[in-house]
Amino acid sequence: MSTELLAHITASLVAGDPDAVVAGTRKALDGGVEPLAIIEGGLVPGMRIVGDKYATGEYFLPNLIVSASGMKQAMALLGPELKARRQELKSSGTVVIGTVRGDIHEIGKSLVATMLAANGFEVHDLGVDVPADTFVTRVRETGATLVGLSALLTTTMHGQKDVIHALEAAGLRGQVKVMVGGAPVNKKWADDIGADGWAQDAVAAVDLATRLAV
Ligand code: B1M
Repeated sequence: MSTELLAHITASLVAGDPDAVVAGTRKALDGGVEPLAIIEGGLVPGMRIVGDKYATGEYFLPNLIVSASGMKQAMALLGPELKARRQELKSSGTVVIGTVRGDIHEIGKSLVATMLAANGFEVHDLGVDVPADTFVTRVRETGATLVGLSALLTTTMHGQKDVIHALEAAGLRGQVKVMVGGAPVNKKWADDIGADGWAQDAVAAVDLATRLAV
C-alpha cells in the first residue's frame, strides 16, 4: 500500500496537482510511512520527472513552478516530522547553509537543511540567492564550523568558489569545512574549487557533514 501511495504522490507532482500531493503526503504519514521514504520514494522522483520533461520541452516554466509548489507544501508537512526524530540524536555541530548568489532553487537546499537539523545539527538556513559576504557574516556570528553551499545552475555554481574565496579573505577558512552540492556539482568540481566535500543527495549530505564535523 505504501508503494502505491508513493507512486500516487509522484504522479500527482508530475501532473501539477499540489493539493493531491499534499493529501497523498498526509495519507502516507497517517499510514505510518517514514517521512524520508515519502521524500525519497515519492517527491524526489516526481521532481526528477518534471525536470526531464522541462529539459525535453514537454513542460514549461509554469509546470516547474506548480510542481515545485506541491513539493514545498509537502515538505512543510514533513519537515517537523523529520525534526521530531532529532530527539533520539545528539547535537552534531553548527552549519550555515544557503543557495549561492543568483540562484533561487530552494527545494534541494531546504531538504538538506531539514535533514541536517533532523540529524542533530544546529542549522542556520540563509535561504536562496545568498551573496558570499552574507555567508562570511553568518559564520562569524554563529561560530559555525560547517558551511553548506547549494547551486542548481551551471551559471551559478561558480558562486560556491566565490564563497570559499570570501571565507579565505576573511581569515575564516581554517575554522570551517565547506560542503557543496546541487545537480550540476560533482566531486571533481568540489576538488577543483577547494571544497572539503561533495554530496549527491540529502542523505549523503548528512553522512558527509557528520564526517566533516569530527
Ligand atoms: Co530550474 N532549472 N530554473 N527552476 N529547475 C533546473 C535546475 C534545470 C536542470 C531544469 C532543466 O533544464 N532540466 C535547469 C538548469 C540547467 C543548467 O544550469 N544546467 C533549470 C533552469 C534553466 C532554470 C531557469 C534558468 C529557467 C528560466 O528561467 N528560464 C530558472 C533559474 C532561476 C534562478 O535560479 N536564477 C529556473 C527556475 C526554476 C523555478 C523557480 C521554476 C523552480 C525552483 C522553485 C524553488 O526551488 N522554489 C525550478 C525547478 C523546480 C527546477 C527543477 C525542475 C527541480 C529542482 C528541484 O527542486 N529538484 C530542476 C530540474 C532538475 O534538477 N532535474 C531545474 C528537487 C530537489 C530535491 O533536488 O535541487 O537537485 P535538487 O537537490 C538535491 C541534490 O542536488 C542535493 O541534495 C538534494 C536532495 O536530494 N543537493 C545538495 C542540493 N543542494 C545540496 C547541497 C549540499 C549537498 C547536496 O551540501 C551543501
